[in-house]
Parts: sequence; C-alpha cells; structure tokens
Amino acid sequence: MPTRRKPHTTTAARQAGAGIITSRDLLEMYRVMVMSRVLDERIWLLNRQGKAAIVASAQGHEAAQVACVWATDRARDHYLIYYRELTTLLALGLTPLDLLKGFLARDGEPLSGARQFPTHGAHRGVDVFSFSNVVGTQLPQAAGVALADKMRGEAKVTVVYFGDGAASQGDCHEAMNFAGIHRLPVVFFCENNRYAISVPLSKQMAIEGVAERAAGYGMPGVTVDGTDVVAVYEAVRAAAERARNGHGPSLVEVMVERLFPHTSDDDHTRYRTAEDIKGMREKDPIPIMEALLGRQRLLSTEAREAIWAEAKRTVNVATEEAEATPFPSAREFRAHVFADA
Ligand SMILES: Cc1ncc(C[n+]2csc(CCOP(=O)(O)OP(=O)(O)O)c2C)c(N)n1
Ligand SMILES: [Mg+2]
Repeated sequence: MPTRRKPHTTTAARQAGAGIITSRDLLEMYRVMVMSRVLDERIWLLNRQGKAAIVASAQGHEAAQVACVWATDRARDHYLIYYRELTTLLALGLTPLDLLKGFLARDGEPLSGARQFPTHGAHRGVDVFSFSNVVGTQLPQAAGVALADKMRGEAKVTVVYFGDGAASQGDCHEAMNFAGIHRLPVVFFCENNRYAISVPLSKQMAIEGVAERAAGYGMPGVTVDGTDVVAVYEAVRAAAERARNGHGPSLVEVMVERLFPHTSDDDHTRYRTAEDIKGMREKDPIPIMEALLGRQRLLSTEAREAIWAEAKRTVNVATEEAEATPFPSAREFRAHVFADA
C-alpha cells in the first residue's frame, strides 16, 4: 500500500515573503469549499441518475485549490488547470449554474459552449486557458504563456495545475527545464493524491515526491499539507511573489487525498486497500478547515449550518435552472469552429 508522506519543506520558499490571511479570507475560503463540496455531491448524483456523463470529483482537493487561487492575483494572473478543478473554477468566479450547465451540456455553458468534457475549455474573463484531456499538455503551454509575459515585460504569474501522474510525463520535464533555464514566472502547482487512476506513486517515481525534482531544474520546491489552507496559501504566495519579481519559477507540491474514485467510471476498491480507503477520510479538508475556524472562534455552529444551508439552496436552484435550459441548438453546431467571413 502506498504510504502517506509527511509534508516537509525542501527549500527556503516558505519563508520568502508570505502574505497575510485575514479572518475574512479564511471564512470566504471555507464558503467556497462548502459550495464546491455540495456541488460536487450534486454532480455525482446527476451522474448516477444518468444525466451527467462523467465526473472527476474534486472532493479532497478543495482546501489546496481554494488556497492556491487566494494566494495569487485573480485580476491579472493566468490559470492553466486540469480536469479535477471544480473548487479552482468556483474560487475564480464561475457560478454553480455555469458548472452544472457544463456537466449537463446545456446552452450558454461558458467554458466551451457545452461542446467539450465538463470543466474543459477556456474562459477569458477569469483567464483560464483551454487545455487538452491529454495528461500533461498544459505544462509546456504554461511555460509558453509565461515566456510571452516575460517578453512583454508584464508582471503576471502563470499558475499551472497538474497531478502526480502528469509529473511523470515528458511534458513536465520539458516545461520545468525550459522555465528554469529562462527564469519564467511560473508556479508549478502539483496536486499529489498518490494515484494516477489506479497507479500508485511508488510505480510513478523512484523518489518520495515531485518537489524533490525541483533542484534539478534550478528552482525551489516545497511539499505542503494540502488540507491546510494556511500552509498552501503561504507556499503559493511565496512562489508567486518570486515569479512576479523576476526570480523565476517554483514548484509547490500539495499532498491531498482523492476521496472518490478517479472518475465516475472507476471503482477504486479494486486497487486501494480497505485500510487506505478508511484512512483517507482523516484527510478530508472540510472538517479540518472547520476545526481551524473553530479554534480561531470564527465559526459558530449556527454560522456553519447557515453556510451549508445557503450552499444547498444555491445548488438546488442552479440544478433546476440548468435542467430547464435546452441543449445548444443544432444550428449553432459550427459556431466558434470557423472564423466568420
Ligand atoms: C497522455 C495521457 N496518458 C494517459 C491518459 C489517461 N489518463 C487520464 S487521467 C490519468 C491519470 C492522471 O493522474 P494524475 O496526474 O495524478 O491526476 P489525478 O487524476 O490523480 O488528479 C490518466 C493516466 C491521458 N488522458 N493522457
Ligand atoms: Mg493523482
């Protein structure tokens, strides 16, 4: 059985200029996490009802994803995501209705006009680039986007999200090597959930984790607990500042649990032990965040219940609206494929 690694800091990245998280930030991040969890559960249900074709759940990744967005500058930075980014998209400003329309392929879906897999496509408004389902392709693209910013003299940061499995692709090596050589403003954000579908970490790399590779590309690498919003925020904030100030790329590896099978088409009881599946619940970021807010006296029982009730209400209304929305018209089939003459 693959072991759970203790997060450790491999470089000074963590000390280099952390921003300040306010109580308000913590509560807002929690609100996004709850919304993501309620929405994710709804989408899973829609899949089981035969309405949503495929789901790659973000459950277990919520704290890491929201803290990463919070540590960057949504008004100017670029985001090259991958398929497991429901919380990232909510944190960037997409609505539950936008996302439900994607899972149900309804008219007006903003990422691809309901033409692609759910959560695939691009969004200029929130600076999300289109990516391929082919694992790892977003990594060299991120190096290219950052190179363009560097050539234009723009103080923007490119954040590229990828899994531990994607880290084994050649694309990852090429992107990190190129970004390191040219000191490009990239934050490599690896969501390490210890599995690439059924393949455990021990069959993907001969080292303990992805951050160890950073030294080979001349950049700092850090591994943090992906259930700890403060740790993720500080690590990404330091990496983003470094990039923005012209000091080049960094690698931030967050240790998370994939609380659901790889997708709705997978059954992880076939390759994860019962002990591993039971143990992963201890790393559920939602109760961990609730305990943090409780310790800081930021969340009463009533406030917590109100946040969950509000999320459920919003998701119920959005589900009804998405289901009542028609599919895109067949007449629109070729829209956005060819330039209008
Ligand atoms: C080049 C390529 N190889 C294989 C696949 C099939 N595939 C889809 S997702 C995936 C696992 C990726 O795992 P990881 O990067 O750890 O992300 P996670 O799903 O765990 O978040 C694989 C092998 C693919 N889409 N593209
Ligand atoms: Mg993985």
